[in-house]
Amino acid sequence: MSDLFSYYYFRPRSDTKPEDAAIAIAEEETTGTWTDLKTRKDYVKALDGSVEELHAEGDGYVAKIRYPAEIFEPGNIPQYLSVFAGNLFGLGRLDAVRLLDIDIPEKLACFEGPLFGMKGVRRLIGTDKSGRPHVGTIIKPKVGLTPKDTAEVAYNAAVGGVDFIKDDETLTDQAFCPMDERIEAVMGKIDRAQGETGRKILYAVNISDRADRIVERAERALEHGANTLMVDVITCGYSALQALSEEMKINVPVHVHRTMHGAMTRMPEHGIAMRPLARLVRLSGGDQLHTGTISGKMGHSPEELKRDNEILKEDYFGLKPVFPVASGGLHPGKVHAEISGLGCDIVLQAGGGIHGHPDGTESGARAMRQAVDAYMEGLTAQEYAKDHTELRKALEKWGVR
Ligand code: CAP
Ligand code: MG
Repeated sequence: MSDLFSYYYFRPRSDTKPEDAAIAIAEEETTGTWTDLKTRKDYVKALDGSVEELHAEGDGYVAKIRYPAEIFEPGNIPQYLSVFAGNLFGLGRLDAVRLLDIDIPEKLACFEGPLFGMKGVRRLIGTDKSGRPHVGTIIKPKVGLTPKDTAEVAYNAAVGGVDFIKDDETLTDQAFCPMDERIEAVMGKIDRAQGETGRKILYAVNISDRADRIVERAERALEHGANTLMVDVITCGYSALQALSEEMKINVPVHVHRTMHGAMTRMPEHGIAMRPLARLVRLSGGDQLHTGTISGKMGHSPEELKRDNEILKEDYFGLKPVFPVASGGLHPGKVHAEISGLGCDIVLQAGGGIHGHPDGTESGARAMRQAVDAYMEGLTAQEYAKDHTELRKALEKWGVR
């Protein structure tokens, strides 16, 4: 396969035949426009897109569109997106259109991908043998805490048993919590917690910033001791992620948040499914990626989610698998459902579900780990809670599911 293929669901406008709507996508994203052109040359034909397949599905149709590989500038993801996720979404002849997936040819998959990947992160934490799910938390409240208080929350989560702590997606380098000060305060507490527990704990500092500043911000974060970086990939852009993984030769994992994705991924008839976005994160070097939950607070399709997580792990141009992250409304009572639905190759992340525990963060972290341990021992959370107070109190407050 040498060309790039994209799969779209669409509903044509009432006056447009489905085949004409599919052709409109192929033309708009390659060499055509709304009318014939006097400037067209015969040799341009080599870059014409084409409709390879078209079939009715649900209330609309699914088309497989071929884009000649020569249209793409190898390695330039912004340009890739301008083709298969560009003007087509605005075409008046389509009442709705959703990019479902992309098949990229080897010669356009010219990326180094994740530096650590799921296996590398597991080796850092020491779960490469047990294969248990990782437990993560997000510092909450999501903004407003001082560096000192942020570090206190991180310490309590760390000693309580989390493997991973992250900034929230809206916390960067604000005056109330300067990044450099935050990193030094949090890493000081994590070093102490690692000494006390004998466990490795990752803290992902959110370095999301303008494209022309993010590499310098990453360098600053590493200089201040960060052991993991976080990027909001949709708001910063894939180029920011690519710059970190390919320009900097960083030696720490990159956690990828997907905030704003919901504007594209959520509607079943219009936008961009998470799957192509996830493929691009893997190509761009993300080690961990939020993909959604089975039972959490965000709207989602469990069937799509399971497949999305699979494509992060299956063989893909020899790139390292990416660690899927389930986050959003999770608490210890939901852990069993998440692992049952998504398997053990998952980072189970809870913010409110840890920091809202009746006995506070440390107990909330213990309760999350106990819920995971229960699953790994083949017990229900309720059974395990009989002799684990922290889990019992979490189930009393939030229930199961
Ligand atoms: C979760 C979270 C995450 C969402 C992102 C939040 O907090 O920190 O950003 O999970 O959603 O801000 O809501 P809670 P997704 O655990 O307190 O809900 O992972 O679907 O992109
Ligand atoms: Mg958040």
